[in-house]
Amino acid sequence: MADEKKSKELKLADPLEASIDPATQQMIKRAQELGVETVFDRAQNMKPCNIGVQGTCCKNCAMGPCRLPLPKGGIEGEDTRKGLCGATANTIAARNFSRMVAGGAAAHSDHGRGVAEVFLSVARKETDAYHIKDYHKLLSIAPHFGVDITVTVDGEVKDRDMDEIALEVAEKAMNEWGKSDGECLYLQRAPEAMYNRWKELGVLPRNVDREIVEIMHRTHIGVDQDYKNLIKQATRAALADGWVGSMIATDLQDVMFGTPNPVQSEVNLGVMKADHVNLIVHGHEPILSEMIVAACQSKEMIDYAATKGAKGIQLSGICCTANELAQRHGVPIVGNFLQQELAIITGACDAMVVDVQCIFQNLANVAKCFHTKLITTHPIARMEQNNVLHIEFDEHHAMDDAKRIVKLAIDNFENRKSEVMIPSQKENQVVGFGVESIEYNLGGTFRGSYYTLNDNIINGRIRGIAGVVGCNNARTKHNNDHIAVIKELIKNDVIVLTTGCSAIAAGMAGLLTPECASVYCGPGLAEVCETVGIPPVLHMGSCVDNSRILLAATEVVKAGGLGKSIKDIPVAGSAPEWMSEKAISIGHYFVVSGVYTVFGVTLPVDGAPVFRDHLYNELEDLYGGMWDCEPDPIKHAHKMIAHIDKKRKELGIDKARDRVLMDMAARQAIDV
Ligand code: XCC
Ligand code: SF4
Repeated sequence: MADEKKSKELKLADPLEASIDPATQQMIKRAQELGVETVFDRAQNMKPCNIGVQGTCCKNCAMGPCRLPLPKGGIEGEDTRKGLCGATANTIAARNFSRMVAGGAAAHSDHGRGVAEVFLSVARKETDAYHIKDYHKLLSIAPHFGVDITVTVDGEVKDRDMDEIALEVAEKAMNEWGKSDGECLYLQRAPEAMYNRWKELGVLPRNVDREIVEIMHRTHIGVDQDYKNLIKQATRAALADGWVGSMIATDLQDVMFGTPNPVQSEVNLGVMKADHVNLIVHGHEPILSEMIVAACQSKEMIDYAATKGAKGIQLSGICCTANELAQRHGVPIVGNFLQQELAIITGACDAMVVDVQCIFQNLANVAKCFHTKLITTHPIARMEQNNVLHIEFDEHHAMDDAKRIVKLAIDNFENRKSEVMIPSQKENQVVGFGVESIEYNLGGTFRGSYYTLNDNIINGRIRGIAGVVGCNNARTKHNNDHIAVIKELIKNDVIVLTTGCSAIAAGMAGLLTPECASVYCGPGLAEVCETVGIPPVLHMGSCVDNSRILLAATEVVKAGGLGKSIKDIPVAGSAPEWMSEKAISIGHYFVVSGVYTVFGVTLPVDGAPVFRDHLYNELEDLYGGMWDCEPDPIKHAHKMIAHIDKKRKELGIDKARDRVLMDMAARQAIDV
């Protein structure tokens, strides 16, 4: 522990200022007592670079880095700032922004490709670890790939062989990453008006990989020097993320692991159990963690755990892997992005298994202070520290790999050294609202449809829909902005769809239960939630599952009465505590899908006001959606509500809401 005790020289975070969550506060304090440094402390000791934060530092060639901060007091007259090559602040900020989109789209899409590859080996019957679990979903997506689900034999239409359908879907899906002509097939799932607009503007992605590569080419020194043209390419790549790479990931995961249905689960550090083997999966891909779920449930492993004196195996998750397992199996969620180190600091984490994305390299340093085995599993994501084990996971011997990992955790149970301290806090939550289950919940078996939702939007009980998603960021108080934004929205009758770490934050604050509706919602939304029995905040899964939000919005358009495109419906998006490049890609595909999208913290565009204006204003004329940034969570929510009201007015349904509210007031007056 000696090397790790350097935190004495560091300024320490104030736990009460660092998070709104008592369990997190308690564990930050615990870490400080033990002399184990965490991200919360590091944030006190390193300030963000004030030029990078403006988006105007260019290091795209070795004549730089060229730094173009905005002068204090802004710029009057001509903006003469330029890099050595002459690149303007707009060009530099737009290049940086586009590269963030490329990074984010690459991460989601590569995940999607991995899922498609596993699905291909299922379809080819090369693996017996994975199967098709949801044939209905397979049949529902096949036509979007242009795959027939029926055959005509002697003039008679018959169901086509499932194996044939699966194989053709798998091949067509794989092709979306690298085909040589045409455009991505899934784009036609978007509302027709929106698809046509994309076509008109020339932004339909051709294939996923190409759009990402083209960003890297265009942002190389001396290529694209027009911020509008750069953003056009960022748009292609972002659409390739949301409507293609991420959407295929979601769909094929549903086909193999099951389409989520609402399920009860628990969330927060208190889900760990002192007398159990605690195995934590962290990262993004359910490919590995699905196998670990199965291994943990096997009699062989449970019996083995008993021989080591453990009462059982407690599997839990962090980040989006957690969301994937929670929505399909009810596996408890230990925490979100900023809690990853804290889970080890409990002293009760026997093994943490990671795959890709959002994994702190510092986990290895923290693990060194405890008995925890930290295991990397993906060939593209390894760690340099020597205490990290690497067990490469392969779908062809998936179950063996999973059992090996679970066994390592069990064997490590008896090695716990320091005193175990698991916070008591945990909340109940209902997770797993897919597009399909929302339809079912709103309409029941016979009238499953989005009409009910539209009716309630039109009659004003529900004011609008918000997607609140994204990460935590150590530059803001952990979970504070997620919860403040969400509470303000539901108080104002806006129903919230959530994914990622935001969804986990909502769960920790008790907002993912139907019962919370009567406590936190405005009267209209509370009434709907109580009637239907749903929470006012719907957990829709992981970050690739933001594609579910796009499709839910599409269903709303299709159900009628609220316009022809997503840009017409009263909807707004938000990422109050974003930090990752993936969030920028997600934000951008929401914007160009017609959604007004507000980010918290900061956006790296302030150093280039003309470029910023393009994102914040000009994009609205092109796509109907636009970017915004508002760090104050209450103002943030009210900007979204103002946009929702603007859309209600454009649809001519603003008066309906006045009436509903008047009815409520009148009713209350009578009650008194
Ligand atoms: Fe990562 Fe998806 Fe962000 Fe959470 S929300 S910090 S990206 S795990 Ni997507
Ligand atoms: Fe500077 Fe231009 Fe090189 Fe960027 S590309 S570092 S602005 S010279």
